[in-house]
Amino acid sequence: MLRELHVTRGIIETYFRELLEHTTVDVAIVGAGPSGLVAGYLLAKAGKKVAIFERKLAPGGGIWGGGMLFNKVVVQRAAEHVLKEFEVDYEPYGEEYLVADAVELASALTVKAVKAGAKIFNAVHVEDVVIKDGRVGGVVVNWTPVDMVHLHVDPLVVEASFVLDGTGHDAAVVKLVARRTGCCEVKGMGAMWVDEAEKLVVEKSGEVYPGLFVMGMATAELYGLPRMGPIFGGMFLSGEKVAREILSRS
Ligand code: 48F
Repeated sequence: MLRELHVTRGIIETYFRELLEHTTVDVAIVGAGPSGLVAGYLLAKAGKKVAIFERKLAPGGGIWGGGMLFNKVVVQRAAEHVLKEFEVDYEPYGEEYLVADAVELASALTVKAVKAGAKIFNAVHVEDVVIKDGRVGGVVVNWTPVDMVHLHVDPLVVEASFVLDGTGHDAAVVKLVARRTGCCEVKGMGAMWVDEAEKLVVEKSGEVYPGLFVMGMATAELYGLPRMGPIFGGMFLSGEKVAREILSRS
């Protein structure tokens, strides 16, 4: 016979066991957009203990709506290997572009990241970071609803050897660290220029302060790079670059 008590206990015991296991991690990723999910997948696949904190209920960030709610995303050929790795179907569009279904892409990135071992904590908002001896050493987390309704509730802390800012236009973690340390000036992204934007976002993604890496649109926001609109190769390659850099150090 099914019992309400067992349903409740099943959720609580499993959730809190996993939460406890992830109170100290190798890599804490803030934001489950395309850059965060690609980085999380690669790091977890390589054996790192990874927690991804996403303030919304659904991972996927800006993927779902494609361009102007037309749920297709464009990826340049240079990032074709990522679509293949995540087993996402696509069709060529002209010589240089591939077009994929936004819903399939967001779902595939999420499933593969989770199956590789990255733990996604959704509806969790990163509101601050730990900084000790000139190095970022973790994230300060709270429930998104607590933040939304401005409840006066103290957060908890997750220790991490590396923190990755994949919060897109918010550049939330970089802004916090910039305010605290004066490490960097957040310039705000520039006007649209897809070719330059896609190149620079990958080039500039990397460590901005000891222990803190920036990737995806957060990189554009930090360095005042041009925006690129609904083309996603740069997001994938930026997450891939940051994952590689971390793996090369640890
Ligand atoms: O914006 P987002 O998709 O990040 P991205 O990986 O990709 C950008 C593209 O989607 C698109 C684009 C295409 O080239 O320009 O915009 O750079 O995802 C960022 C995720 O971070 C979450 C947010 O809800 C979103 O899902 N996020 C933002 N701030 C926080 C956060 C925070 N403080 N704590 C936790 N999650």
